[in-house]
Amino acid sequence: MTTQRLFIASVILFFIAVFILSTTPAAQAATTSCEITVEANDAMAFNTKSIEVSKSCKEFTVNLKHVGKIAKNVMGHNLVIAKVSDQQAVLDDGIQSGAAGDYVKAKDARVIMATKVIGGGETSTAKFNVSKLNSTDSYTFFCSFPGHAFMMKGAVKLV
Ligand SMILES: [Cu+2]
Repeated sequence: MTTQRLFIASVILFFIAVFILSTTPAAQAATTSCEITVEANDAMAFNTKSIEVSKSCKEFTVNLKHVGKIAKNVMGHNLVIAKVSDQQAVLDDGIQSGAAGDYVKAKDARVIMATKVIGGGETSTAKFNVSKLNSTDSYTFFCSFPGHAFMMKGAVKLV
């Protein structure tokens, strides 16, 4: 009987704890994550138009998830972060690198971060030092697979 009561009491305490945690500011602060998961699909689209990077993060991680089915040689996607002013040059040089180079020029100093090119069902993770962003420049993310960036792009905001 005592063990049963203890069990019930601990179950109740657990639910109280979950309730408190879900309503405290600490739980809300946890949404200021230093990580984001972005989905890309077979319709040549990302599922977001902006990535917010908190200044409080030292490193920021991007998980790219291709939720489509088409292979990477046909509908491959990556996620590249660069200054808006560097986007076209990064794309032009990226095409020269071809599929084997994930459509990003090797050691391109203008590239702040780039995932690998992935196909349907695959994921790729990359991260960068937030100190690479400053509050005066404008940054963008895009897919450097040939012909995709006009559809697949968005803003990277330092917040
Ligand atoms: Cu793409």
